[in-house]
Order: sequence, then structure tokens, then C-alpha cells
Amino acid sequence: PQEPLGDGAVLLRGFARDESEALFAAAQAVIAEAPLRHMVTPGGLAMAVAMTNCGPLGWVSDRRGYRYQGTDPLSGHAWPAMPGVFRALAGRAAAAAGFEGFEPDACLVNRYVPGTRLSLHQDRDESDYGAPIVSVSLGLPAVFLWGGTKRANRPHRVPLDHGDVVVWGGPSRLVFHGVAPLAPGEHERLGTQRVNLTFRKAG
Ligand code: MD3
Ligand code: FE
Repeated sequence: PQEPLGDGAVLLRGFARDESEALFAAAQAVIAEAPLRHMVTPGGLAMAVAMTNCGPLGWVSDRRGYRYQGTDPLSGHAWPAMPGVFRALAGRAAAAAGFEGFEPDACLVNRYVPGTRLSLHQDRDESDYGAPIVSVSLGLPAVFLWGGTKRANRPHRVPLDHGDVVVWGGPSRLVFHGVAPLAPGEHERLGTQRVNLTFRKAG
């Protein structure tokens, strides 16, 4: 089941469902090596979403700004390698949406608990906006906010469930987007959390 969301954005409902156990296990291994943490914005506020990364590059925020870098600032070591199941799924999802040969060099792992939100933003720290971003939702359901190309546009609400995959490319690549506060609940496998993976070509 493939739903076009907007120009260049494709929602692949349940695309990762059969692999969700393997994906979550791999995410837990990444988190064991590079713990989830609340990064600080340049303005000095801790982000509500807890984050970590795997792959050659990882997204970081601190008082100096936002950027991708090859090392985890907590350890000074390289980020964990991107698990094979991550890389394979991202490539298959991108191809299903019409982007052949997607080879992400960064995977941002986001963890939400009930009440956590992500305010409207654009993803502009990557070098090549021609490459798509692939996102995989695991655990508790969320309401994704799809805001259009201007911050002032009233966002559309798109429910995202465990195993849903979205591919954002072309004209959708620079839309404003966010996540509404996560509702309370318990997921049978992940418990009281939502884990989102975003695969990017950052460098
Ligand atoms: C549309 N994450 O990590 S995933 C992010 O659910 C982020 O954790 C949200 O926004 C989450 O930056 C949303 C869907 C998503 C990710 C990146 C996009 C949608 C996007 C980049 C451009 C346009
Ligand atoms: Fe984003």
C-alpha cells in the first residue's frame, strides 16, 4: 500500500513491519554503544527528543550550532556502524519510492516518550538535497505534522504507525515538518516509546 503524501513524498504503510524486531534489536545495539541523549540547541535548551546516530556521519546540536560529524561528542569515538538491516531497508524503501541507488551515510535515531514533541523545522544540514530522506517509525503511534514550504502554512496531520516508512524527496525534501506530542500508550514490543530512524545522505 503506497500513498502519495505530497509532491515527492511517499508513505509506505507497514513496509518495515516484518522486519521490525530485527530493526529494533539493531537500534538497541546502536544505543548501547552510543547512548540516547538530549542534545542542546544553539539557544541553550535541551531538546525533548532523545537522539543518537549510526553510520559514518551523525547529526549533532550544541551551543555552536547544528552539523554532521564523524564522532560521538560523548565518547570522542566514531559513531556505531550502520547495521546491515538498516542499510538494506533504507535502500529498498527508497527504490520503492523511485529513488534507485540510495546509499545513506547517516542514520539519526530519535526516541519519543508520551508528551514528547518535535516542533516544525526543515532538515537543511545535509549537503545534497537531491537525495531523499527515508524515515522508519517503530513503537507507539505518532501524528506527523506536514507543514508545506512556508513555516506559516497550517500543517496537515498524518498518523504514523509501527512499521510505517516514509520517503521524502524532490519538492518535499525541504518542507517544514514536526511531530505532535506523543499520546500515552503502551506498544506490545517497544513499551512506552516511539523510535524513529531517519536515513540521510549527509556528506
Ligand atoms: C520531511 N524526525 O529527525 S520523520 C528529524 O518522527 C525528524 O522523528 C521526525 O523530523 C520523527 O529531522 C519525522 C519524517 C521526516 C524526516 C525528515 C524529513 C520527514 C521529513 C526531511 C524533509 C522533509
Ligand atoms: Fe526533520
